[in-house]
Amino acid sequence: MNVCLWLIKVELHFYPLASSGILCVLIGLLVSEASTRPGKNLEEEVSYLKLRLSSLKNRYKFLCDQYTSLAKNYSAPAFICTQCPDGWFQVDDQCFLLTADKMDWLNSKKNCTKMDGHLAILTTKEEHDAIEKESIRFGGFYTSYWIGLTDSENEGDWKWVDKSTLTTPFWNKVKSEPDNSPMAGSEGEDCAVVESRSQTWYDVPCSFTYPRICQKDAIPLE
Ligand SMILES: [Ca+2]
Ligand SMILES: [Ca+2]
Repeated sequence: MNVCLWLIKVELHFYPLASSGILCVLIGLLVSEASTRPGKNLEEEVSYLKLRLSSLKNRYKFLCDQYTSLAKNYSAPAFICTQCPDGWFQVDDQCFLLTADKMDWLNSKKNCTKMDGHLAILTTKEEHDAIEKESIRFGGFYTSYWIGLTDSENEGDWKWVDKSTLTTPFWNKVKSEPDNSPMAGSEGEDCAVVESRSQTWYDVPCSFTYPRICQKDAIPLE
């Protein structure tokens, strides 16, 4: 979880921005300190960072509580503090998971559902930007991931996995996608991937295998 982002979101409302920056710098220094301390083995470093992370999470919760309490008196905009499970990253109130393993589209859809989520429904540029950053960090520079978009019921009628209609497309127009390429034969191209670097979509055969992006709601912080 991005602790710096949490702190910035919460502290922005009450403290000069500099305080968030200072905290993030401190986190950076802690990480750097832990990784360069002479004589420390990896196990000790991990345990030290876990302790610090736990402490920062408590600090985040404290600031959230403080915000909620003060916001009531000053008509401040509502802000619900949320968190994602470990390994998922957060964009606004949504959690996303990039996988390394590959499956066809249908099994990818089932796998996300098993984790109480769904294949990703990407509707904003902000989500694409976040996915690009995370995918480069996670899997390298150039990767395509399944998203929850298909026209398998009616050719050309693209629907998200929650049955909603596609309203904000990010197809790769340079490559004339979606093209339901004749090269795919009778199967056609009825499922969509996001190519992480260009943040654009391609339609491809659903039987192809790709890693996937699962999505679910962030959990309100208790
Ligand atoms: Ca198609
Ligand atoms: Ca295509």
